[in-house]
Amino acid sequence: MSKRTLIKNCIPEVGKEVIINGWVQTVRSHGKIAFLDVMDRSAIIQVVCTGEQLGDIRPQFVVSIIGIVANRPEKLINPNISTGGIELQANKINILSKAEELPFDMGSKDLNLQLPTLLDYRALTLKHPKVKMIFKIQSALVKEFRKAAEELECEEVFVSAIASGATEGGAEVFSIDYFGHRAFLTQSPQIYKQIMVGALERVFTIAKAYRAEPSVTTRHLTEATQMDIEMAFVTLEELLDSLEFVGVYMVKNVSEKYENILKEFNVEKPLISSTVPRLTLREAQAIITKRTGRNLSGELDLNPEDEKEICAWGKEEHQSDFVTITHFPTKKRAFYTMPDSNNPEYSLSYDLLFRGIEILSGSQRINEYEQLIESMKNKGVNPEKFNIYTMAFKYGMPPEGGFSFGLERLTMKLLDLQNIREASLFPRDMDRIDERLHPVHK
Ligand code: AMO
Repeated sequence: MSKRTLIKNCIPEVGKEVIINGWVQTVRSHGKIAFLDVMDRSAIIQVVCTGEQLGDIRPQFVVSIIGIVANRPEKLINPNISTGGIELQANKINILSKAEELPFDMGSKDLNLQLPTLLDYRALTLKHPKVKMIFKIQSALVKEFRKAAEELECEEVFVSAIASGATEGGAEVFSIDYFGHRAFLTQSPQIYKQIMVGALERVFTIAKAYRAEPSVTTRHLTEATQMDIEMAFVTLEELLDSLEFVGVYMVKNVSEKYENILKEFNVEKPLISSTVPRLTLREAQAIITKRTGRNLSGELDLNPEDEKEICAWGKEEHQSDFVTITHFPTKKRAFYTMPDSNNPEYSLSYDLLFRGIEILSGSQRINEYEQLIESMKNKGVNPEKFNIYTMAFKYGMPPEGGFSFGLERLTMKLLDLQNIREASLFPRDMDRIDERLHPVHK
């Protein structure tokens, strides 16, 4: 017998010898006898050993243990964990890798660290069970996004993050030195996914978006992950149906599969109604004014407070954590957005809000070449910088549109995290690229 048994698979092995591999979480030494909690990717188990076997083993040591699986005495059963009825009686403990003394307690249920410390020690804090759960949820969201995109018959494409121009707006763009030329990190996969619908009709992509956000907020990163879909031969209605389908699909499936994690984070099951309430921006503003008395008639967008208020309305009136907002003013949206032919001051654009925050935006696009060039010029975007893009419209682009979900925002809201940085493995912001950039801010 030399094969490793995953900890979760030890449960039916009572009376048998197994080998487990994993990380020591906690050590409780009572002199002659000691207890270790050992964790692998599947579960955690209590290991009983002698003081001698324990030696200088500390939390985070990587061990391989040969032992006999035994039932725990009745009164020592832990009903809170899947392996709470068993323990492993160690015959031999092999140390595969040592770990230094931890700078803080990693053994408690919650890591009670300030955000900067949590991020300063990211390689370590990512090993905490509760932090790992965040990224399990994130991974599940991506899997469900892919499945939903496939249901919509989209092909997955991979596009570049280096471009010769800025797409989403001038100021918030990182420029890079590209062999002596000025290039930019893409603010979204927008132009490439649009080009690709000209070729494949329906595409999806999961891409990094780079935004030189000059402000520090709890909902902005300078590098975010976007889950994008773009589809040809669709109307605004069909686009709205599609984005609501994908949003509900992800949130519903992930929260059902990982009910235990949602409980661990003390968050309620998401409220999903049979149809997502849809409002135009102006309708939403009128509702907010009615509820709060605030006059929003001059406002061209919803601010964070408005997003919270309209989501409170969605919850109360429609039992829905999602609200779709459509028809934002054309001048507030990017050059590729199609104005509404009934009233070109407004556009065929939309945002999806979830639990008080925008998690998606998108639009039907301008697909007619001349109109696109004019819109680019009006928005101060030089079409010559985007020949590869405009070419796609010169040579037959059908009516089309799409949308983009922010992965970290969705993760944050599903688990009710206070700061988007907690939902990014290695968050980038004004003050940090792994290390803090401005030690004076410490
Ligand atoms: P937009 O800029 O609204 O639209 O981005 C789409 C979604 O991506 C997420 N997001 C961010 N998350 C964290 N930090 C940021 N700095 C950040 N910026 C964006 C949000 C947002 O709703 N190309 C269009 C989409 C389209 O039209 O298809 C776009 O990028 O959740």
